[in-house]
Amino acid sequence: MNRSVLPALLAAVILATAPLAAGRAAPPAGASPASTPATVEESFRAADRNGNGLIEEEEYAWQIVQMFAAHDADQDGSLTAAELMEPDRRLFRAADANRDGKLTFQEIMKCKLNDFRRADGDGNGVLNASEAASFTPVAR
Ligand SMILES: [Ca+2]
Ligand SMILES: [Ca+2]
Ligand SMILES: [Ca+2]
Repeated sequence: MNRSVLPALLAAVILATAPLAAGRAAPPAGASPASTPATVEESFRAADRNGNGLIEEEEYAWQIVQMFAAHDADQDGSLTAAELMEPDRRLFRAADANRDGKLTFQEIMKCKLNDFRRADGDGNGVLNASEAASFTPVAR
């Protein structure tokens, strides 16, 4: 099961927009090593559910679904800053298309799929390990 990895990846995936690269780049000041969830390879393997060495869009979407569900404490179908604990405010606003202070599943998915397509350097609809590793946050 990927569950043990997912909670640690949540904030990164939803808002830091670097799900697959988590733990690779040196964390910014203030991020403790203890909160670094996994190496790139571990994240990649966790995301690669069918084990074919590529992250398909469905696999990526599945991760988002899992993370969304894990974070939506009150199960109202949207994530508030409080539910996300300490979101990056710029990224939160960037994802909050209608500026209501909540991220709906659609808002997050749209934002994350944009990231996916940006990371997909050769545009073949899947991320290989190197594309995943070069996944870079939008707002940095
Ligand atoms: Ca795969
Ligand atoms: Ca909620
Ligand atoms: Ca919103």
